[in-house]
Amino acid sequence: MGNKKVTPFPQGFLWGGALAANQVEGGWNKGGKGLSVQDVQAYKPHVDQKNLAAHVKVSLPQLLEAAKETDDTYFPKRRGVDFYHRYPQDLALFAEMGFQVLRVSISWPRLYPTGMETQPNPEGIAFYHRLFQEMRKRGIKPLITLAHYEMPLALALEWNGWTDRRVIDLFVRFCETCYKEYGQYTDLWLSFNEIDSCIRHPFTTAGIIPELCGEEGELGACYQALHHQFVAAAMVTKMLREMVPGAKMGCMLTKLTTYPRTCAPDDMIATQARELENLSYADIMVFGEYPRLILRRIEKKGITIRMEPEDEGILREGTVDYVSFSYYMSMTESVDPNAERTPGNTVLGVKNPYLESSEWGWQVDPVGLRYSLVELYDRYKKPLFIVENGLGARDTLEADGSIHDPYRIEYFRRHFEEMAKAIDDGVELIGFTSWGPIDIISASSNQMSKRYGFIYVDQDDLGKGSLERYRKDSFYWYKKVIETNGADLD
Ligand code: BGP
Repeated sequence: MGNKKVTPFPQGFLWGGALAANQVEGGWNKGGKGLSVQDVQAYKPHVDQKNLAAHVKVSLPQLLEAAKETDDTYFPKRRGVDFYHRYPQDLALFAEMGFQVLRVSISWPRLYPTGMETQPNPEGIAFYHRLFQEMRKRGIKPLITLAHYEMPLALALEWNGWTDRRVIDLFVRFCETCYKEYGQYTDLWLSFNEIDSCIRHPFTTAGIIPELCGEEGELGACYQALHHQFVAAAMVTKMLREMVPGAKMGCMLTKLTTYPRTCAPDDMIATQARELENLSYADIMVFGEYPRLILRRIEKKGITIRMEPEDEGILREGTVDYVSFSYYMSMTESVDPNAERTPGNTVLGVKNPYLESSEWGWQVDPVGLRYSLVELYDRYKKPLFIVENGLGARDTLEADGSIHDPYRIEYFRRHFEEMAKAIDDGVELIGFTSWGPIDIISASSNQMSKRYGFIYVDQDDLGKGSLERYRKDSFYWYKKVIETNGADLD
């Protein structure tokens, strides 16, 4: 046998990367596309990561003003990294790394510019056919996300987004078109990206605008919008099985793994509440019903969700086939009001003294990924798919065109080692797509400078640069990992 390394990853394990249309495509007004809620997300040079609520806040006048703006300088998601035109070159680079799968989202307003049309936009339909055919040519399977924070802006401005039950039928129409057109390219689908994120950023996740919320207030509007998304997700899950035989639908959770800051029982109770809240969003989509504890917690907040009699049956008949999630970091929870807090993925957690932080304050915790995989598999007993994981960092393009990112290689090496342990623990893990395999616009900060890619893109936060692509050192490392199916992590 010599020193041939034996891989712990199963045969057929899917290695690749994950993107979102609104962060990578650009072409915000090309091919008949309508405005999405992301096209009015302004870049702010100084983001206070500890005051996220202020950062994600929107106001109707500001949105109407932004919608009239035709320039993209301060609207980075209007330009992404021009994947809309450069996808053949980028797919060639992904294929060079050996990608078996690429997660992408379909931009709803590219197919239905305001979301209210009864017929789809032919140019939008054609774009994704070209993209998926190019992927097929490269032997890369699409993993399609139907809703990745990019709903038509018109639905937000006119109906206050997902708070309006009529959006369910419009979303079902959009998904029916996607299945009819693109069901031929893949059997892997996801409905809502991080469906739990509605509470953390109501506008980008659900098109909720404070001035349009009624007496139920913004939090009540969030829970009503969430209910409509759960119903819509269940409906399009059932429809997928009918329209694309053999296709698999997953749910997608922001896995915000939280440990108690101390073994004090009160810290445990506070942690348990945070963990159950986070898991409840996947519970509803896996088990097909609201957990009683969650209903009680919503009731204690004084919130009443308007549900129709048919909703219970819809949820029960639309449960998912697999569980996918994003994992970047972990945090702790404490009842100590003076406990130091640090930012995470659009959350604020109590700092863990045993962990290092990224430049954006996210606490890097590879062992937490093993913990999360075991926790999720034990709870759901469904195949798991890690659809986002990665390190946002400031990379440097050297004069010779190289980029040295040993910190990113180290981040992934440690996370892959823990994934291997989880598989050895008995977890059924079917795939891994790194977040942002090419540098793209950050979701929470709209920065280009928060780079995740194995491929560097020459563009700065205000859109200046050649948009040329450069292979980072991690590009060659990930290529070798995929070639050896995870056996060689050196
Ligand atoms: C997740 C989103 C992704 C991605 C990721 C990284 O919540 O699903 O869209 O952006 O976060 O976050 P950021 O881009 O803010 O660093």
